[in-house]
This record gives sequence, structure tokens and C-alpha cells, in this order.
Amino acid sequence: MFFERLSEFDPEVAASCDRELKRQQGNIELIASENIVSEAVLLAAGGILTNKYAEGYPAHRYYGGCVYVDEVEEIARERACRLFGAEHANVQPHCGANANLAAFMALLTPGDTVLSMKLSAGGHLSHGTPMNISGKCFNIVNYGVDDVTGLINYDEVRQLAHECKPKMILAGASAYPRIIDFAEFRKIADEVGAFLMVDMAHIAGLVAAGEHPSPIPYADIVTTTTHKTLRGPRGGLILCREEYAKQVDKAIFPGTQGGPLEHIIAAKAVAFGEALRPEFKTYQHGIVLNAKALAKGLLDRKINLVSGGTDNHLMLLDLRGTGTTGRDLEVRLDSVHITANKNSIPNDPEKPTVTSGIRVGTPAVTTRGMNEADMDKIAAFIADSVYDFDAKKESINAGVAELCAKYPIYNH
Ligand code: DSN
Repeated sequence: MFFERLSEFDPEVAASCDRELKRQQGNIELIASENIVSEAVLLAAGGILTNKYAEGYPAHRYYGGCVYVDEVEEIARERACRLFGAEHANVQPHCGANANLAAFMALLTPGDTVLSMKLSAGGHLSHGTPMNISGKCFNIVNYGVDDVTGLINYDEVRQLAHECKPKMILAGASAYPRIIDFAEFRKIADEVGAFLMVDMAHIAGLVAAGEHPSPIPYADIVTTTTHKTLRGPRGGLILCREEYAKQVDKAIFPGTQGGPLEHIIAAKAVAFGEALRPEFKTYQHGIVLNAKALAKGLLDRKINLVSGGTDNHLMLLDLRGTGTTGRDLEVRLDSVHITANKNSIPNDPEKPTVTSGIRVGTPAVTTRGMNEADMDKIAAFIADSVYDFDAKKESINAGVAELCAKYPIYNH
């Protein structure tokens, strides 16, 4: 439906886009960081604002003709502040990694020490890994998770903070299935005179709806992407107190980015508007209920989970002892039209390209309307893929096709 008109101009690209739409329709999407946006978000993201250069900020641009993109960017900024109860929003980051880099540049000087979560414990590349600019320009010290419980050990964070005296502590993760105690992070930061930055990319939708405690009252700077649980277009966002507003804005432009993507900012504004509606709270609650149902279904079928379950939208399957690796299971699931990603688990004996874990999440399936009973079916598909794949492959495929047909996307 979206590509009929495009195909009149470029049938080759339109055909690939159409095949991708069919893939999304015909697959169960369990990648915890993905979602399915509304038609309104798609329309804004594909709109004519892509034609406009607008370096700078509303009312302070380096180009003429910005009056209407100024309106759109102001709507996005105001809605983002209202949604999260923040004093200042910068809606220009092209992605989460750019938002994180700008947050570092706003508060720190290259060479400063940052205490952040280890990548292998569920952290993120842009939180200071050596191959990322954050790791190349700053002195990074890492905290992990407890070997037995899989939880953040706040005593370890405190001890490391007192030892390394960081200029900033960074809380937030890409593969952490439990509540993060931002108040405790604030206490630790205050004890050592550090800034507190929170990357809430994975849980932003849950935070907006009150399903996860908000970092806003505790953090000096909060970054997020807009496309995960928040269900907006692919992009980034920075929220901060007014006292850091100028530093943050300068760190994005001219610090680390050029012209903002005003069409994507329009789509962010639309998504923030959707998130301000009551039905968004129902949706986020559904994500959490579905995650708990999926976790129960997996545990009932003898699949271990890191930390024993989930409080949020995701869980990490611990495949040690099942005879399969994260890489193998990702391939098997792909072949039965279930999409997930291999993921290291804490102290993983396998290398990162193999892993002993699979990360799954419920934002996209909940958007499609799937419920807790459906999660139990999906848990059975996954467990059968682990323990009895050859015998069950055909029936899993049929079950996936039935579920996908029951919950169409974009009425396709
Ligand atoms: N790559 C994202 C994820 O999948 O969690 C984080 O940026």
C-alpha cells in the first residue's frame, strides 16, 4: 500500500521496501529495541520537511525560510518536556549514540573519568567501549552485574565510584531486564561529586507511562532514542535541567551535528503527541504484562532467564546447558519467522559473535495487539526451537503464520 506510488518512479527500490513490509507482516518481531510506528509517524517522517536546512535552533537559525520548521521543532520540544516532566529538550540528535556523545561533550572534557555499565553486562557501545569515540576520548571505568543474581550491585558501583572518583556516572542499559534504581545512582553520584547521566533508550516508553521509575528527578542529563518502547521514528532525544540547556544545545549543534532532520523531528512530535494520550499508558502496561507472560512461558518450559525474569519489556534467555548457542538459536528462529538477536549474558563463556544468550522483548508484538495467551504460544515456539527443532519446525512455522495473520500491521 505504501509503495504503489513509489513504484511508479522507482520500481526497484519500491519492490525491496514492499518485501520488507511483507517480512514485518509475516514475522514475529521480538527484537527488544524495535517497534512498529503509527501511520501518522510514517507520514510525518516521509514528508516535505526533508527539503529544509535549519542549522541552529528555533528563532536562531543559520538559514532563511525556517518559520514552519521552527513551529514543528517547538511542538516537538514542548511535547517532549510535557511527556517526561523535563525542563529542557533537544530533539535534534540523529540517533541515541549521537545523543550520548553530545551529553558527554556537554558535561565533560576529553580525558575525564566516566563510570558506566560494561557492554557484556548489558551496557551500550556508546557508553565508553574502546572502539567507540566515547571510549577513545574518555577514561572509562565499568561496573557490571552480580554473577549470581544478574542484578546491578549498587555496593560495587559505590565502591568503584569512591575509588575512581568519576566526573560522571552513567546509568542505563541495552539488555537489563530489571528496574534500575536511579535514586540510588543519584546518591552515589552525590557522594563523589559526579554528574549523573541516564540513557533510558530502552525504557523511555515505560517511563513516560509510569511503568518504570523516571530518571528525570535524579539525573543531570537524560538521553534516549525515540524508536524503541517510545514508538516514534528512528532518532534521539536529550532531556536536561534548564541549567544545562545551553551546553547541551551547543554540544549537538555546532558540536557534533550539522543540519537537523526536520522531517524526523516532525515525526518525533507526532509520536510524543501519541504518547501523551491515555491509550499509550494502556499500551505500555500491556508491554510489561506480555513480557511477564512470555517470561513465565519460557521458565515453565525449562528455559533459564538471566535474573530469573523481567520487570520491564525484555528478558535474556540463558542457553547454557541446552546444547544450543545464541547464534544457533537466532538462525533457527529466523528460519521460522521469529526475529530476535543473540546477546552475551553476564560472564558468557562464548565469544560475542556466538554468545550463550538471546534477548527478546515485547514492544512490537504488543503494538500488533498480541496478548498474554499469545505470549505463551510464542514461548512454546521458542522452547521447541531450543529442544526439539527438527521435529517441530513445520508446526512452529504454521503457528507463527497463524498469529501473524491474526494481527496484521498497517491493515496489510
Ligand atoms: N542497538 C540498540 C539495541 O538493540 O539495544 C541499542 O542502541
